[in-house]
Amino acid sequence: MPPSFQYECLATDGAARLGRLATAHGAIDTPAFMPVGTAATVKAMQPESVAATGAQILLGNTYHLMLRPGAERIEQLGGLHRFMNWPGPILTDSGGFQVMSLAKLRKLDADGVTFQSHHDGSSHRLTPERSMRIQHCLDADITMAFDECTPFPATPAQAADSMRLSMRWAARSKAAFVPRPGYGLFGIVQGGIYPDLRAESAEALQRIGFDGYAVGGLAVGEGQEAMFATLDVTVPLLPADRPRYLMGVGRPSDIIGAVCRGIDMFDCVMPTRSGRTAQAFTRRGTVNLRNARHQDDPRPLEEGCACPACRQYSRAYLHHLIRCEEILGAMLLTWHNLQHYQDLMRDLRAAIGAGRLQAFAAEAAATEALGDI
Ligand code: PRF
Ligand code: ZN
Repeated sequence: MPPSFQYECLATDGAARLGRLATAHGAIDTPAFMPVGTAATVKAMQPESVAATGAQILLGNTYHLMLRPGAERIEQLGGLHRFMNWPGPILTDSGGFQVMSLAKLRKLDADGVTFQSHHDGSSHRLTPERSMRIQHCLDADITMAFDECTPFPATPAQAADSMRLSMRWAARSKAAFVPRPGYGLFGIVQGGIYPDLRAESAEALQRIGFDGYAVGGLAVGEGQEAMFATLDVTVPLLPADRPRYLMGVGRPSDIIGAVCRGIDMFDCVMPTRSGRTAQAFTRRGTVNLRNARHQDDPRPLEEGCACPACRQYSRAYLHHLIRCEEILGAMLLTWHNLQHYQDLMRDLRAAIGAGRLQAFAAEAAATEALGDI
């Protein structure tokens, strides 16, 4: 008997929660960061290395996988876990957000969205029903409702129309989702930066009923202050007995601020993408290893970090790999950045458990402000 999909809150510290989410492919300690595995791979990392950083769940993408290699093909090959050799939990995004940011000739209507592949221009269509079917083929432990991420800026009328479309799609997503023990469906709150629209959306989703609630439509250019203000009015409206996921966020300071406001789950390309462009996250802020100041530096990237980039190599060597565009440079920096993010999540969970989250957040901000030495 597989475990039922279940969220348990173990401790709180202000609005922040320490919790555990049980899924068909294992449990996740929250607050959690999900590395992005868009094309059935966390770029430049083997799955066992991703697991070694402490990651317990990955994010996969409906949009990319439906185009290449195809959802039905992955289903035939035993599902996404087996296909990519990641035995742990997987959450898949529903596709609409990626269509709007990547596809060509997008045409949105009340029923769904038609678009052309960014690879070969071939024509495709996504609807709530098709997105649910694809995520089922992929065998996602957590399926995301099909939504439209409202662009920023948007007028109140534009944000309302967009949010209400997403709420109609959320109802259709729920109706098309095939429930199974250990598998969950999350709704996505939209409404731009407008508190009344966020409230309407949170209420509409709860009337439909979901296993978890995501906050979408943020980190799209509104800035950290507006994002936090939107979380301040949205998160208190979400049910306390379900997990909460802030989509596509973010920098470490965004994550810390959102955890303080009651968010449990995050995903972002930042640690992996930055790793491939020579930017490393450290406790003292970001470091660009392409910079010539590292070329004679025998010290590790970050003292005390458990990742192989820091344990086995110097800043000078990492700088050399990057200057030569060697693949190993991208691999090592990606590993380090994912380790940094997972260490941050572990520290946040420990701080919530000990009731010292405010002190932790203040110290993290002060340490980052010191800068790299
Ligand atoms: N909706 C979906 N995926 C997303 C977003 C959203 O609003 C965002 C917004 N930051 C990132 N990924 N489905
Ligand atoms: Zn490291």
